[in-house]
Amino acid sequence: MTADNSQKILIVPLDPVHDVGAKLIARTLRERGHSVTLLQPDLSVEEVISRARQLLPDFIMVSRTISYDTPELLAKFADMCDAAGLRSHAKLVVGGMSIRKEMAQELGYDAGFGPQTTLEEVADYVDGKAHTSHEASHGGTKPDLTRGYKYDFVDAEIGELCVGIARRLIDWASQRTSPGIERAHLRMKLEEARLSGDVALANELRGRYSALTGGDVRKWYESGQPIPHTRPLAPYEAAALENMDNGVPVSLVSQKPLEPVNVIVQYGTGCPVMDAYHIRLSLGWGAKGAVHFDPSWGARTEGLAEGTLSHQHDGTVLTLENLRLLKRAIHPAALWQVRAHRGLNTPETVVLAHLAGADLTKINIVYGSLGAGTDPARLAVDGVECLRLAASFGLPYDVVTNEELCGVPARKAFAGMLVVATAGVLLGGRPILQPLFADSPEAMVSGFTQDNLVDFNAAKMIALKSIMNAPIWPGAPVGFMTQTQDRCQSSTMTALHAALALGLGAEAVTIASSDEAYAGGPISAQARVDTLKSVAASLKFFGSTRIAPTARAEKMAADLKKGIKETLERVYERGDFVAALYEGLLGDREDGAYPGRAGRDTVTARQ
Ligand code: B12
Repeated sequence: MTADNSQKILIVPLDPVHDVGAKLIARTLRERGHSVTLLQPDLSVEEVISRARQLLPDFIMVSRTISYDTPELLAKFADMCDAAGLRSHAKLVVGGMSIRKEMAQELGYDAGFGPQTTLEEVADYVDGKAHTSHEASHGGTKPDLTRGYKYDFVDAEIGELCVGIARRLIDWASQRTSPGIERAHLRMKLEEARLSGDVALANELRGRYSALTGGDVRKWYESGQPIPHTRPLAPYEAAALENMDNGVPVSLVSQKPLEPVNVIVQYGTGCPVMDAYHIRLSLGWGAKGAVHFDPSWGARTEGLAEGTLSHQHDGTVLTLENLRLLKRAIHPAALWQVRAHRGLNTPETVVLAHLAGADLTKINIVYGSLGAGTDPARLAVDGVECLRLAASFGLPYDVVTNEELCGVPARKAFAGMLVVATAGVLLGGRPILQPLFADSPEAMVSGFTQDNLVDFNAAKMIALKSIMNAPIWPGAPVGFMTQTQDRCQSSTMTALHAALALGLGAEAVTIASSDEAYAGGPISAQARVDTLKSVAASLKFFGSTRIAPTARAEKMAADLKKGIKETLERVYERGDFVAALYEGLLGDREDGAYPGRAGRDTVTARQ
């Protein structure tokens, strides 16, 4: 070893032809200041030993691609290095496509590097540095999707309409309350009482809380009757979660292209333990965050249960205890979203998200009212409270437009999204616009996606950027309605939509697993990894190039913007946002939108 820490290295392709890996490693090590001798391929073991004896290197690094006879060849090589006395001086390292770390260890090599090893990894090993490439991808700091956005209107006319409608909505909601709002405030006080150890107060608050619940949740509070398809988590399951360290598992394959972008996954298998493993797996393969999906019945039942609960069907039960357990599975630098966007427990969900340490929530009055079965007046009053709570907790949220999946045209869905986002800004919050990147019913019927799936999605981004200075996080997942049950097709569609969205300036994308369209059972771990790998591959493919929409995208964007403005004008003229929801101005029966019934007539005047 020389004084400046430069190492003398012999690199040899022990292979008939394959030497590309060896050449790349030789170049990298030279760039780091080492003295490297690279031999040609197809030398005999004896010839290599003879060169090594002349050179007396600090490292002997061999490369092997072909898998035939590999262990025999490598064992012979290691033995001959021993016999020649080379190993007292040199470290023996093997790498290449046919190498596995375990095999190298068994054969007595000092280190082994398999396929997709990064060059930095090898150089760090030679330099004696611990390699932390994957951990570094999380950078130790959480991405802030809203940083740098001013939320001012680029389009002043649309801005004026949005502000006018949003102000009236806030005024209207401020005079009203609901059992959902009352429960949210009781829940805050209840958890405070528990924290301070005031058992009597906690019991009293819990009694008042349960009196405001309904259906199966009420039975659970009153008689302990289990909620259908749920069971308490077994002690061994809870222990598995509690003992889980929340470091990110290092991925087997470098997912470098995912490092600079925010790719978010969704989970909700029903089993918090399974979710925790899926989250960790996804973070290990380069995801930057995870979104919590709760059961659909949770949106239509007044009140949330307590305790750690497992659910047999889709969606993981929303309880503070479940969320707190799951929080343990989330790497501190990863984003975690708990959604509060559609049902009768939205304000309380924002409270739970805050108490459990979530980074984001999801709010939209319009989707829940027109596409998810909640009464518009109820969700409007609860939704405004959510916006207030989120602002007070400093929780950003996306404003989702899933009603597009019911058939509501984008112009109406976007008008609703912009009003809710504006109300959020007026209340001091940090909304994120969430257009769908999808082959929506409107797109199919109107032929917007007949030629390609790029233009209409691009038009949505162009239109929104020309209206408001706000972050965009297309959702959720990207490629909705384009994925089939075929996993290759599904991963490809996801990857291309993700590359398109990120290339068009989206702050983040949420991706499905490759069995998004598979309705035959739970989502598998492999399916989660499929799409993460595909997205990484597509990002590598496109790099700093961009998918170019056709001229039609600009025209679609202009039409979309015009449609948004016309919708907003109609809602403004109507003078009442909630009435506009019931009357179909933001999506009517013909569009496929039906004002929901859950929670009807539960809104009362605020005292
Ligand atoms: C390029 C290539 C060739 C070129 C080689 C050119 C050259 N000078 O290297 C040519 C066309 C000559 C060739 C020929 C053959 N090839 Co060829 N070839 C490939 C190919 C396409 C890419 C390999 C490559 O260079 N990858 C890029 C490098 C950078 O990756 P890498 O070597 O894995 O290196 C990385 C790591 O492994 C690690 N690493 C590598 N070495 C080392 C060393 C150390 C010390 C460390 C720390 C790390 C390390 O770091 C690198 C960076 O990540 C693969 C298939 C594929 N798509 O991968 C087939 C492949 C390797 N070839 C294969 C075969 C069989 C052959 C032939 C034998 C076919 C034949 N019967 O004719 C012939 C050889 C004929 C002969 N004369 O003996 C097979 C091997 C199958 C097996 N089970 O062994 C493959 C997998 C294709 C296949 N699926 O059939 N091939």
